[in-house]
Amino acid sequence: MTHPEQGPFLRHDWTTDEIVAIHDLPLLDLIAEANRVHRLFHDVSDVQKASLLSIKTGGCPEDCAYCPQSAHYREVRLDKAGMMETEAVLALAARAKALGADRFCMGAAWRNVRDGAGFDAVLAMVRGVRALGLEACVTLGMLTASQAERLKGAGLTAYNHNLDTSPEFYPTIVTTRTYEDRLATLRAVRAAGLQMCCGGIIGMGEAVRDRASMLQILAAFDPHPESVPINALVPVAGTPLGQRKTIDAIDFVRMIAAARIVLPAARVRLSAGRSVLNREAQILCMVAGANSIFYGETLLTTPNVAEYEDDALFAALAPPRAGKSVHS
Ligand code: SAM
Ligand code: DTB
Ligand code: SF4
Repeated sequence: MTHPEQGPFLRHDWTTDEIVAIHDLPLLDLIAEANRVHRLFHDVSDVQKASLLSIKTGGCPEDCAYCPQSAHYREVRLDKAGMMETEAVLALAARAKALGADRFCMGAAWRNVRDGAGFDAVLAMVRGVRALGLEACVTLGMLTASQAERLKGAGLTAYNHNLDTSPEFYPTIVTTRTYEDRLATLRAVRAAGLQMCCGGIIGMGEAVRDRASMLQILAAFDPHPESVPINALVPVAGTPLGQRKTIDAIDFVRMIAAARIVLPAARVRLSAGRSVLNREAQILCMVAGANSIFYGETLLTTPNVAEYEDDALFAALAPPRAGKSVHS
C-alpha cells in the first residue's frame, strides 16, 4: 500500500531532462534528496544480500562489448563451463543461505532460452532454491511468454534482464539484438507476474544523458521494476571495452542517487564494479539509496568483494557493540 506521503514521488512521467538535472545537482544536495526519498520508502537498515552464480559459463553467441562470456572475443581468458548439475547449484545456494544471503541469482550465458533439458534443469534449480527459503532470480537472456510462465510456476521470484544503457547508445555496445528485443522480454516477464530486475552498466563511454535516458525508460514502467542493478563496467582484457578506465566512485554515487529518486520503491543494487570502491565509498552509495549488494567472492566470472570484507562492511553499519570503547 502506498502511503499518502509517498504518492507524489512515484512518478512514471519523468523526462530525461529532469533526470539529468537531478543527476547533476550539487553532490551534497543530491545525496540529501536521495536519502530523504530512501527513508520515506525503506528501512535503511535493510540491505539485501544477493548471491550470484554462473550456472552456464561462456560461449555465448551474442556480441555484447562489455561481456567476457561472448564467443566473439577469443582473446578473453575464461574457463568455459556447460550447465552445472542441479545438486551442485543447490549445495552452493544452501551455503549462501548459511552465510546470510536473502536472494540467490543464477545466470546463464545464453542469447535466449530454448525449451529442453537445459531449461528443465533451471526450473528444478528454481524450485530447489525456493525450497531453501531463498528468493530466486535468474538471468537467461531472451524469453518467450510461455517460458516466463513456466518460471513463475516453478516459484521464481524475479527475472533479471538489463537494459544496460540508453536506446541511443545501445547499438554501439550490442550488435546482435535490439533494444526492442530487450523490452519484449521484459513485457513477457511482467505478463507472467514475475518481479522485474532491470538496470544497466555505467562507464562504457556513455554520456550522463544516456544514463538518465535509461532511468527514464525504467521509470516509465508501471509498476516500476522491483529491483534495479546498477553495475559499473568491469573491464575485462580481450573484450572491446577491456582497456577502459574504471569509473570514479562519485559517478557511481550520482547514478545510484538518481535511480533512488526516480525509482523510490525499488531495491537499488550496488552491483558489479563494487570491488574498486573502498568501504566509505560503498557506505556513501548506501546513504544515496543503494539497499542491496551482490554478496560472494565472484560475480558471474569476475572477482567481487571478499566475504570477510563485506562482513566488515555490515559490521560498520551496525551499532557499535555495547561496552566497546570508541577509542579502541
Ligand atoms: N545472457 C544473459 C543476458 O545478457 O541477459 C544473462 C547474463 S549477462 C552476463 C547479465 C548482465 O551482466 C548483462 O546484462 C550486463 O548488464 C552485466 N554484465 C556483463 N558483463 C559485465 C561487465 N563486464 N561489467 C559489468 N556488468 C556486466
Ligand atoms: C547484473 O545486473 N549484474 C550481474 C547480474 N545482473 C547477473 C552480473 C554482473 C556480471 C559482471 C561480469 C562477470 O562477472 O562476468
Ligand atoms: Fe551473452 Fe549475456 Fe554476455 Fe551478452 S551479456 S554476451 S547475452 S552472456
